[in-house]
Amino acid sequence: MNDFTQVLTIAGSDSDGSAGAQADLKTFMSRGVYGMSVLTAAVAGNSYGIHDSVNMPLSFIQSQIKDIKDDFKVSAFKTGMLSDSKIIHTIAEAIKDKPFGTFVLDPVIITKHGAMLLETEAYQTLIDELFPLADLITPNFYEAKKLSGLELKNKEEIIKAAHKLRNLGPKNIMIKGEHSDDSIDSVEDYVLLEDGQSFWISEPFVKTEHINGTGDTLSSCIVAEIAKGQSMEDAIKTAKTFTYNAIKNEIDVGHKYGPINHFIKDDIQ
Ligand code: PXL
Repeated sequence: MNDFTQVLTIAGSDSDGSAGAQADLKTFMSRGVYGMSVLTAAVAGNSYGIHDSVNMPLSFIQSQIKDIKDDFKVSAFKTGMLSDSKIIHTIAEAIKDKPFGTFVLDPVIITKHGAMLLETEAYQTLIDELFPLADLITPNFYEAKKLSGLELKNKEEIIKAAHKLRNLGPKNIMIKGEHSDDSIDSVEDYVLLEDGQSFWISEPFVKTEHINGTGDTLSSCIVAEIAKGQSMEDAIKTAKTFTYNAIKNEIDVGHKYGPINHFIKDDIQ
């Protein structure tokens, strides 16, 4: 007993099921691992936008983490929406003894609709308290700019930002490519690994509005694959392909920024 692969997301709930903890749990299910969630916050939203949100009380976040620690054998976990410095501090305290294995930190700052999910004052707390504990961080282009303080105008600057971010403590860095311009052909992510090796991963750009929860899905797929025993490099590559397929094989849900397709299987291209 207790041998089934177990993973955890520490994230916000998104009522429309496209992003946050819901996207993470769907990804965990799709990748064949048992997923659990510690909720940090909950947002009310749909494919048009986020219309309300609440943070969970700190003591309730602590209770959720305690209950998982007391009973389960979590091999890998991620964090998503963390809202503010107090929540970040609460989580940092709870995970500093590494109870849940490999830690993938998705530094969620803003949604596709432009809703802020992390207070600006909390960027430094994230860097000071959680970056040193992270095995991997997966900032998107916007988040990498904010966290590195660089403009990222070209590949050299992206590489420089990855090294700058790694000097802040995370072992591995994945900076996701820019895709705000619809005329691009491909999205290129840059990965800097713990041993100093680095590579670019590219997938064709898919022109669709159904992209909510892509970052959450990518990071939770990495968590699932690491928990199943893949190396960091292979987990990142598997997750990139899974997320690309989930975007490409669109499902018709919601009228604006809809969800991606978590039903996707590896053999469907
Ligand atoms: O995809 C980023 C994200 C993370 N967490 C929550 C969200 C979103 C985007 O909508 O709602 C809770």
